Formats: sequence, C-alpha cells, structure tokens
Amino acid sequence: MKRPLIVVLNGPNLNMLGLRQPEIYGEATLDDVEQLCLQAAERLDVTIDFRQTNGEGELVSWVQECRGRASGIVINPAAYGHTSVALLDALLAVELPVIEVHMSNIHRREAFRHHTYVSQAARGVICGLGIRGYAHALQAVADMIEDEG
Ligand code: CA2
Repeated sequence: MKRPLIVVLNGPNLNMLGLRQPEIYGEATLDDVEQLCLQAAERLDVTIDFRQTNGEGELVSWVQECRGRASGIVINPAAYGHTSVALLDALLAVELPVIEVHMSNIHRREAFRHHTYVSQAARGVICGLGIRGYAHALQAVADMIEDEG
C-alpha cells in the first residue's frame, strides 16, 4: 500500500539553524532536522516532503498545495506563527491534521511569542523539546492518519 505523505514545513530564518544563536536553538542544522525527520518517517512508514522558506506567501501556497496531495502537516511556522492570519486561514482551509512545532519553549520567552495564530488550526502544539519535537510531531500526525483512516 502507498505510504501516506506528511509535509513538514519550516518558516523564516530556520535555514540559519546551527549557524547562529546555538544557546537558544542548539547546534543542529536544518539538514540535521531533515535527517531526523527522514529517520522518524522510516520508522512510521510514512513519506515526508521537508521544506523551508523565508516567504510568507510561499508558505501559504505550500499549505494550499497540500490539499488532495498530503495526509497531514507538521509546521514550524517560526515568526509567522505569531503574526500571520494568512497562514492560519490557509491551514484552516486545507482541512488536514496539523501539528505545530517550536524548538524553544515559546512560553518561557518574550510575551510576543506566547500567542500563535497557527495554534488555532493545529490539533496539537509541541514546544521546548528542541529538534526532537519534530519526531514527536510526525508520530502524532501518523497516529491521527492511522486512527482516522
Ligand atoms: O522555537 C522555535 O522553533 C521558533 O519557531 C523559532 C523562531 C521564533 O521566531 C519562534 O518564536 C520560535 C525563529 C527561527 C529562527 O531561527 C534561527 C536560528 C538560528 C539563528 C537565527 C535564527
């Protein structure tokens, strides 16, 4: 049987991961995060499409493209989570299980990071677990796909 597709989306500046601010985000690079996701996908018997963009419009388009193509979405919207109603609207419209990931614990940081628009479209939110949060998010989406057929 064909493996379900889970799209893993990453927002602005996450291409800098491992290159700056290791005290907040750790030393792993975005390539390391992709490898971790690929390993989790093997274990879970799903296919992933892993992407990063600095553009809000591109992120919205990628969410729209998931309709009819993907079975679920894992998204680290980065700063757009805190600002983008457009991204929220796209995630609500796509009607797929969504898990939001933040590597840092956004609730222990500045007040403007405590709220995310994306959370309103997410079945669950994982924050503060570093890059391992992505593997937990993939597990959660894979479970939802299996439970809901
Ligand atoms: O903790 C997370 O995963 C965040 O989504 C990361 C975002 C931040 O705006 C969110 O509040 C929480 C920032 C991504 C930028 O990552 C960088 C990594 C290294 C150097 C510079 C930026």
